[in-house]
Amino acid sequence: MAVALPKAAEPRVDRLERIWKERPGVMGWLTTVDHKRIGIMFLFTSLAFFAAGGVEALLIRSQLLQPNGTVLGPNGFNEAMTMHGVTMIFLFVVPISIGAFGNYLVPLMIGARDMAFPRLNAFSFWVFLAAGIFMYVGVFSGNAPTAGWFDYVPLAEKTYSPGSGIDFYALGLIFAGISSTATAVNLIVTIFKLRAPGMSINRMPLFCFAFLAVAFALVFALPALTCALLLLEFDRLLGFHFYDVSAGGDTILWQNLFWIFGHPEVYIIILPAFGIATSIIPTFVRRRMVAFPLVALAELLVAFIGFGVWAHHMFAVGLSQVTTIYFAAASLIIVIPSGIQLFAWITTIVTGTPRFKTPLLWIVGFIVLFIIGGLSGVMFAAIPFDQQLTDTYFVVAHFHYVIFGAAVFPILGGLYYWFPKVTGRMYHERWGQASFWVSFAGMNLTFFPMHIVGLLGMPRRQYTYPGDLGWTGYNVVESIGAYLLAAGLLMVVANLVVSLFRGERAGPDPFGGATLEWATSSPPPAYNYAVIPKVSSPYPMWDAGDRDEDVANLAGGRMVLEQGHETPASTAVDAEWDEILDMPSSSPWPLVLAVAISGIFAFVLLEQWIAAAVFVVATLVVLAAWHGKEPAEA
Ligand code: HEM
Ligand SMILES: [Cu+2]
Repeated sequence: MAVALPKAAEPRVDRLERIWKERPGVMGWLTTVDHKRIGIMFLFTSLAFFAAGGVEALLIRSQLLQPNGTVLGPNGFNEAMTMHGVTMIFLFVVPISIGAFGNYLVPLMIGARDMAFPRLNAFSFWVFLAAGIFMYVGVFSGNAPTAGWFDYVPLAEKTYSPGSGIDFYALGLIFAGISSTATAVNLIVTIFKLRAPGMSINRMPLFCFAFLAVAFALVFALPALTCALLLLEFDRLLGFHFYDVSAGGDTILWQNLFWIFGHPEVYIIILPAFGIATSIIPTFVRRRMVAFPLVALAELLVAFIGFGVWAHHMFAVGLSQVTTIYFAAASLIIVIPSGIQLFAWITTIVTGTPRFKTPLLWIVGFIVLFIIGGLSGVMFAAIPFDQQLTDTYFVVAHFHYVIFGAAVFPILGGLYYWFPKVTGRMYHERWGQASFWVSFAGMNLTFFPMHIVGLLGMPRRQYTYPGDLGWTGYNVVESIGAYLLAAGLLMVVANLVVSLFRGERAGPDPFGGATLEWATSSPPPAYNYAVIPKVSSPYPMWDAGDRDEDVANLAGGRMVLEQGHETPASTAVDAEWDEILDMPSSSPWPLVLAVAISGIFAFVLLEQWIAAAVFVVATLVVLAAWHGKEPAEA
């Protein structure tokens, strides 16, 4: 449903419609550089991978429902467990956060017409899709990796994993890393340079602070993973010895490199959820977040401190006492910025007038689950406790509370919250609440008993267990819980799919939101805003005067920028007007470049070096064309 516009503005809006019009049909999607369309493609692709990761999880739980299960054999189990972890982390939770939510909402929240680098943005999506397909070609061709999501050597070396499963894992993650890095760079430049004039850094929504922190964490963490994976492939494909102790290599090098990436990765996963929570809470409790500057700082600090704690994953490796004590202390410090946010969310809710609509319910659920997951996390900072329980189901319980509970719950709450904005339709409220309660019950039934069976000594990654160790009852409850959780998730999908076609029409701002995306129509037009919005606080929708000024500006032809594919650039801190950017429009090059790079990865995997070199040349040619004149629209 459209926003009411002054009559005098119609010719200008018509011109904007013409300038920003997307190509029709499939070609429109294959060549789009519109952040909203790219966000939607990221959304559906990452949800497809969520489904794949969910099927793998249900296979695992079906196998462990009973002692001596026969659903999966040892190798099949290792494949399902490994791909479950890899898929959920690299192909679902990170891409849906930065690729879907970040892409779709950040430009809207800062009052911009697109991301800073629209073609790079499209490229990041096509590479993500290609990397996901690459990894699942491995799965469906019987070459799934089996060494777990953190893939420790020497198990992952050629000696113990001779097939190409690990190569699909390693090359696939290097490939996917290109996409995440491109998205991260785009988010950083967009947030610093494309904010509407007047949105100085202290007026930027907390959602954007969270995504800024994520983007920086990605840029600094991914190189460690890429380096670890490259060294592994040098060992596997070219016979080097980086991790081969017998030839002077070092297996612990892998663990250090992997967790230098891996721990910041958990904050890369959870920070978008913090951002979603700080968007939903003010809207449904009708008040601004308490301690805004502290919460913004805490979001950045979580990402920063997260780079100094990685060896708490290695307390059982035999590091020196000084080292382990440092990492134990550093891991405890991280509780402070997390705690600041937790108390800010809770205080804002209890001092506001909460309306427990579906989006807020998911956020309240998130807070409860985050507390449970956070408390077990603190326990692991105690070295003796960790040395007793590392690699048991207590660990599996901990990270599912912090990943599923504290990352996926806000994502589902966010899907409900922004569904009206993206589709122009309302979801079914009572069905939404039911889907929350079923998922909340399923989540706790699945993962809480894992704490207990872990304390009873059940190791993780076991494909079966004997019936006389007292673990059976807990596993039965866990597996039933997993099916209930799956049912809750299917209720979410059913609600949104049915509402997409039958939901009540939604206006521009059905919930009375605080941030700018609610100032434009639902769904937003290709150019986002007919007039670049005026901003005087982090809650622009609650500054009625500024919204009136927008209408006056539009009628007067000020801040409309309808001479071309234009959006304003502003200074990084104070967001003073800087220049007008002429943005690229739809282009085939992002997709073509992703295809060329896929050829390199495919032929490296097949050790066809000449063919790989040909695709390197093709990639360079496409890059040159990318920087040339765009081909005329057909
Ligand atoms: C849909 C509900 C889910 C269920 C029922 C589930 C169940 C499980 C189980 C039983 C394991 C342990 C496997 C073992 O150690 O043998 C596991 C491992 C894991 N899960 Fe989940 N999970 C779910 C969702 C998720 C989500 C949403 C994420 C992340 C976004 C995730 C990430 C992981 C990771 C990283 C591992 C470790 C795999 C490894 O040891 O290499 N899971 N999951
Ligand atoms: Cu960690």
